[in-house]
Amino acid sequence: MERYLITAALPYVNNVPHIGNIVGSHLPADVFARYCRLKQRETLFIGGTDEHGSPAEIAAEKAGISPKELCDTFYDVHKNIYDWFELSYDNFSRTSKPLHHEMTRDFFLALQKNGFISEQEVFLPYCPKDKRFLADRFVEGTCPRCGYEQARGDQCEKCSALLSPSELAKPYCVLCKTAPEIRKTKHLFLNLDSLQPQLQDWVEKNRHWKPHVRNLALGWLQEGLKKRGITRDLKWGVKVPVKDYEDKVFYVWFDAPIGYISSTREWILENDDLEGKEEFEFRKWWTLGAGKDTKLFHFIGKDNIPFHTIFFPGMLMGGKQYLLPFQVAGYQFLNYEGGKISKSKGHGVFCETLVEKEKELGVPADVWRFFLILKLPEVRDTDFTWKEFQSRVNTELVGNACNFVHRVATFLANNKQGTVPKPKKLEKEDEEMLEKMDAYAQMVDTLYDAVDLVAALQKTLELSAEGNRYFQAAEVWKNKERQDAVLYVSARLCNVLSILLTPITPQLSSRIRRVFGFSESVAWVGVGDRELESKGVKPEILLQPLDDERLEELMRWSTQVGQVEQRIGKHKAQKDG
Ligand code: B3M
Ligand code: ZN
Repeated sequence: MERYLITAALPYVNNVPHIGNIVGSHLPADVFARYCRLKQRETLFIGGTDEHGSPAEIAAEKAGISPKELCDTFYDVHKNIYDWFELSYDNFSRTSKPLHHEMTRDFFLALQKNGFISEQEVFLPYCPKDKRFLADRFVEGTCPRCGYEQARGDQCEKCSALLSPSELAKPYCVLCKTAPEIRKTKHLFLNLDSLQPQLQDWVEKNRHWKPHVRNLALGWLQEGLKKRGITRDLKWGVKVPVKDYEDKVFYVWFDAPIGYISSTREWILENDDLEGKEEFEFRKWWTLGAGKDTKLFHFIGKDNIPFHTIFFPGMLMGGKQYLLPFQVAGYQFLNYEGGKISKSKGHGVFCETLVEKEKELGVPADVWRFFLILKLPEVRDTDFTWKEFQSRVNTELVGNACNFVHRVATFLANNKQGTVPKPKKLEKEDEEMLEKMDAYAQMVDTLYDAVDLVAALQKTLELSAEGNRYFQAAEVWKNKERQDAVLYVSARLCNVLSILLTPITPQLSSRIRRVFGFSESVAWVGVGDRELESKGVKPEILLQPLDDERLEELMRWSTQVGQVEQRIGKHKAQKDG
């Protein structure tokens, strides 16, 4: 039996998520995980915060607190938001945990033993005032390509060029603005060059990947892989178990993907039911041989594609222990009102306020999940606009799906004492509607399975529209002898809709089931249920349409960015007082 191991990119801890972050990895991963569980597949959904790297260290330095304190504050913010969005992680860990550090070092030692690590002398910027090498974002300067004056040591924000710190013109230390000296040091490298043939072979074979993902990987291979630095001159991170590397840590992109593995291990260790079976469990999820039936799915944004198709798979191959990803679902970007989402410009929908203000605003997570899946940037960038948000929520979610359910439920409550009738005879139209339901369910199943989530939702909505037409045309309020058949078929359709919608709008689905008195436990096989049991139908309003006033309020609140410093200040004050 196939087993599904699903991961979403580990978010950098010091970035408070906006809707673009939710849609770019967590949400599609969650929808797919929920689908797998609904199909009763053995499923594990793994994530956590990525807590290392120079941005976190710089943010902490600037706020005058330790990186650990900074991460503790932000972890809670992330966790709170993901819980609110109903992201059903089996484990959401942190890369600052000792278990992760230990596993990263073991991973490195295996690579070293297998001959895939080398050491090179390098010349890097060093700040004489702060007495430290300036890794990645600790140095800024003028971009050699576009002339932007605040390009970071690893990348220019303006033209996206990937840079190394020594390429910057007029470099300066971000902490004290001093011009750095160039000094000699040494670093460890992963020999991606010697893994090239193996990687090439593997990427070529993965024809089931989406073209934009596979082509990007092939493009990198075409250019030829070079050795890649895996250590940095930073204080915060995973210590390197090599003599003379006491002042260095592993590069954040080396340790972060190992987070998928350590988060799985942590889940096993914390799960009482697995006591005594820890090694067996771990091997079955992650290792070659024992894990032969495990399919590993990564859900990531497009900027992370090279790391998940080349760099991490290269590490996995070099370690010779772990299985490789089966699928890498890479998403494009979600823009906001025609422009890039930007925290500094306050341009976007920021999730902290969505959560904080839910009570006042009355817009539950399902509404967001629904709309964000409709706008999921599967093939190209998509654009969030408030206008489209309002109109599609109102017409498609409330006006189509919820309306159908509500009409059927109210009719049953008012005319059939809240029971679902068992008809004596079905007409041709009823049989056709039942066949349509089966055909749609089959299509939606195939689409979810292929991770075509936008189409899965669109087809589900189409089926609901079919239901509305069927119900309308039958005119049960006039046509008494048709009532039992049409109501039976319609109630069955509500059951099917509740199942098909479970991965995307889990709360709404369970409310539909409650309204109809269907069993709470829901599985995909239930779509074929001919002997539907209802404990009694009790209609309730499922969702309110978004009127202009509520939309205004929502807009006003959710576009506000919580200030990092402010939050850290609050955190400090709480701790002090
Ligand atoms: N933290 C980049 C990002 O948040 C990085 C992903 C790590 S996945 C192992 O987009
Ligand atoms: Zn300095």
